[in-house]
Order: sequence, then structure tokens, then C-alpha cells
Amino acid sequence: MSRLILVLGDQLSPELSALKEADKTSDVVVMAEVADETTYVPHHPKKIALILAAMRKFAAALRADGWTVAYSELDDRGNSGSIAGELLRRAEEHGAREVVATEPGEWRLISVLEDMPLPVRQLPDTRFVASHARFESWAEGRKSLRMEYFYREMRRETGLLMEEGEPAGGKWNFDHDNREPAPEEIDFGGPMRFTPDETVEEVLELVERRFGNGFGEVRPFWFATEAGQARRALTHFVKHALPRFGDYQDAMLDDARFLYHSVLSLYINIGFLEPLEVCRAAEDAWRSGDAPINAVEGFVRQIIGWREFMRGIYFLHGPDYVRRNALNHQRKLPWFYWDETATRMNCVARVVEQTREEAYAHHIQRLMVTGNFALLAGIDPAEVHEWYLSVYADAYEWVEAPNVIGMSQFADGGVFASKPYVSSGNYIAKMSDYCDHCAYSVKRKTGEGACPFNLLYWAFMDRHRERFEKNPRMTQMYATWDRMAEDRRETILAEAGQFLDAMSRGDRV
Ligand code: FAD
Ligand code: DLZ
Ligand code: SF4
Repeated sequence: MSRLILVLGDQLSPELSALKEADKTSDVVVMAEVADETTYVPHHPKKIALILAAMRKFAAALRADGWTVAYSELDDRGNSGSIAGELLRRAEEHGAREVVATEPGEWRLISVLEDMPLPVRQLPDTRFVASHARFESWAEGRKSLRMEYFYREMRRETGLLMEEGEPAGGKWNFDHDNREPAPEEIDFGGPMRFTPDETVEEVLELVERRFGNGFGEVRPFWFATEAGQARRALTHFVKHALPRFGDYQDAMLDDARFLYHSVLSLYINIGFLEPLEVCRAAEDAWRSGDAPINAVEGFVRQIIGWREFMRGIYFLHGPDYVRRNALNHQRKLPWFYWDETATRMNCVARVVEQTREEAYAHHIQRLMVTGNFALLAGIDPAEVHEWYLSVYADAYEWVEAPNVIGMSQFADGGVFASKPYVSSGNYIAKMSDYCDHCAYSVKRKTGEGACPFNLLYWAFMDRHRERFEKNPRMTQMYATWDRMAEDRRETILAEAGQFLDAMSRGDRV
């Protein structure tokens, strides 16, 4: 009796636990392009194209390797439109009575599989360094969860950047050496680009036809759609960008969208690249003297530190985590998150434009521009969460939700962030060139043309005084606020209120 082996669109690895468990001679691999998955949020068309093209090529590679694959294309007649429906259809077709799956990266799909009318065995997803049990045992009994301590354990366990039990270079974290403002010139031409082949072209046409009317450009499409290409993109990054990754990690430039970032998250998240393989490639560059320790440590920390930590938080806190709203923010997401021409704030407009065209923004753009603005403006975190889950090619709930709900919006009340990531326009002015071309003036704190981030920053601090004034990392800012003349404080709050009212009316703010 054959079993069905489910492979989801973000599980495209021959090392997948469900495939490792399967018997090539008798089991049937089920892969399904389905309406439910392509529409549970309005995904960016580049994200849909990446997943569908990558699924088709992965299925072809499995077949070439001798597997039987039951593959449903989105337009197939008889496609039931859901993962559960396709499993049932294939079970009947093949007389299968059991499904073997690798645990999906989203509670929604985990419960779909749990509720199936035929037995589904969900195996652990072993594409991560830390299992759920490992993260839970680390978190157990800790008053606060700090990524840095978890990261050190991951360094010890993987041996990455370790020398005789000590951290390479004499310290765990070289962040102090990073965070340079934007450089004058970038000597990296961006991530490796791939010309669409016949399979990709077919998918692009399908996506244009079915999903062409929403937010996002499907063309030009240059993502890797098979593991071999993703590996070449990794080699390209390590050779040409990694050495300067650390220095300019936090910088933002209008005409250099990728700076020295790797643009590898989309490939790691769908299974093309293993996190450890990526880290070892970076470590090798350091060992052979091709990249400095601050760059390599910073990069490795993002992957075995932040990435693993975020997954741990998502699964530790359960399905309700995405509905947290500790600061009780209720405002609707402004329209300019979907149309950059609807705002005069150049930083927000440039990040939304880049997101629309590339389905990519780097960490600081996500955190300190669109995330910062949403938090300062008091946008409902559920709406912010849905936006981020939709618009980025690397967005899956296990990684997106803790970054948005926890790190960016402080909506979990500080499960792992020691303070909210808020800043006035000064930070954006220091780290980018956005302010040079803005209708607002970052130097103006009030009055005509004052940068909205400046106004909203103080309004946020004032609104949440009770919660944050005793936070040692924020007392200095409250002292600054208190030192301002009362009429100045009143002006700031009144102008912030007027700005938010105008924004909520739909004015072009
Ligand atoms: P690089 O800057 O080159 O970093 C290297 C790798 O480190 C990335 O490829 C990624 O795998 C990992 N990484 C770095 N930071 C994080 C982090 N905070 N959490 C998890 N992994 C990290 N990342 C996603 O993969 N999917 C998301 O949906 C997502 N949503 C985010 C939303 C917000 C509000 C914020 C602030 C961050 C989000 N991130 C998300 C994390 C981070 O911004 C992206 O991983 C990164 O920008 C991807 O680009 P890159 O590959 O060029 O990264
Ligand atoms: C994101 C996505 C999309 C757009 N389409 C599909 C699909 O058609 N078939 C599929 O198996 N997976 C798809 N995915 C990825 C799933 O949504 C993802 O596996 C879950 O969100 C869990 O991370
Ligand atoms: Fe953004 Fe303010 Fe700078 Fe304009 S002035 S780009 S709104 S930070």
C-alpha cells in the first residue's frame, strides 16, 4: 500500500524529513499548486512565481531521480484548490491510506493536516539547527529571552567561528564595528540574476494572468528557481559582497537597493540552501582571509542567531501570537503601503516602490522605515503583519510574524525586544540618502514641512509613557521630552494628531 509524501512549496529540499522517510519504489510524492495557498494573503506575484516555478522544477528533478510525483498545476481541471483537497484526491487515486508530511511553517497548515480525515504523520522539519525541543529547553525558566545568549549556544553547538572552545576573534559579537552610514559608492552590483527558462516563462505567464492585478511587478523576474542556481548566488555573494556586509549592514541608499546584502533568505526559506551550508561558506571565506571577522560574524549571527531564534519564538508562543496587540494600536494601514505615489515621505515611498518592484527590502528598510512608521503611527499590528506576509518573497509566517509582531511592532509586549524599535527622522537621515530628496525636512521638528517621523516619535513616547518611562533604555528620551517647554510639547502633539488625522482621511501626507 503506497503512502502519500507531501512536499509543500517552501519545502523543496531532497533532505526533507518526509522524503528521507519515504520509499521511492512504493510511495507517491504529492505536490500541489493550489488557490488556497496562493491567496491566503495577497502575495506579491514575484513570490508566487518563485514558488510555483521552483515547485515545478523540483518535481521534475524528483521524477528524474526515480520518484513517482503526483503534481497538480494551478490551472488543472479537477484541482480542488486546497492542500487537504489535493491530498484526498490523490489518496483516492492511489489507494493511499496514510500521509507523511514535514511540519509546515505555519499553524494554519499544521491544523489543516491535523484535521484531515486520513492519518497524517507530521515529522519535524530538520532544516533548522535548533529543534522545537532544543529551543523550549533553552527558553525554559528564563525571565527574558535574549537572542544573544541563544546565539552563543548555537555557536558552541555548531562549532561555527569557534577556536578551541572560544569565539573566533576574541568576542561573540562584532556589531560595534558594523553600522556604518551609507557609503558614497557601492562596488557590488547586487545579487546574481537568472534569465527565465521555459518553465519559468510558463509560470510568469500564468501568474500575470491570475495575479497580475494586485500589488507588485512580476517582471523583470531574476530569482533562482533551482538549488544549483541558488548555490551560485551564494558563491557570488560570498566572493563579492560578504567582505563589506558588516560595515554597511544598516545603511540605506536610494539607488543601491541591495547594498551588500545577500538576498538569500528567499532561497534558504524554500529549501534550496541549508542554513549551515550558507554559514560554512561564509566561515570558509574568513578562514581563507577573504572576508573580515566583523562581516562573517555578523552574517552568521543573522542565520544561526536571529533566524533560528525567530522560529523558536513563533512555535513557542502558539497560533495566537499573530493576534497580539499589547500597545492597543487600532489605526488602519495607510493606502500608501500599497501605492508609493500616495505619500510625500520619500523614505516610505522608496521602500514601498522597491518592495513593489523587487518583492525585497533589506532588514533596516523593513524595520526602521515601514516598520518604524507603522509603530509610530499606531497601525493595527494584524494589518501590518498581513502586509509583510504578502509583499516579501521570503515571507512565511514562522519567520515573518515574530519579526513583525515582536521585533518591529512590539505587539507581543516585549517577549524578546527590550524596547520598541522607534526612531525620529534623525536615524533615517544618518543611515540613508532618502531625506535629500524629500518633501519634508528632517531638520524641522515642528511647523510647515516638519518630518512626520519627528512629530510621531514624540507622540508615541507620550502616548505610551506609562509602559515605557521606567525602561532604563528609554529614560533618557523621557528626560529630553520633559525638558522641552510645555508649549513646544503641545505643538508637537497637536501637529502629530493633525498628521494622523490627515493620513486617516486619505490625504497625500
Ligand atoms: P541578509 O541581510 O543578507 O542576512 C543574511 C540572512 O540572515 C538572511 O538571508 C536571513 O536568512 C537571515 N536573517 C537576517 N535577519 C533575520 C531576522 N531578523 N529573522 C530571520 N532571519 C534573518 N526574514 C524572512 O526571511 N522572512 C520574512 O518574512 C521577514 N520579515 C521581516 C519583517 C520585518 C518587519 C523585519 C524587521 C525583518 C524581517 N525579516 C524577514 C528578516 C530580514 O529582514 C530578512 O531576513 C532579510 O532582510 C532578508 O534579506 P537578505 O537575505 O538580503 O538578508
Ligand atoms: C506561499 C505558497 C504559495 C504562494 N503557493 C503554494 C502552493 O501553491 N502550494 C504549496 O504547496 N505551497 C505554497 N506556498 C507555501 C505555503 O503557503 C507554505 O508551505 C505555508 O505557508 C507554510 O510555510
Ligand atoms: Fe523620511 Fe522624514 Fe527623511 Fe522625509 S525627511 S525621508 S519623511 S525621515
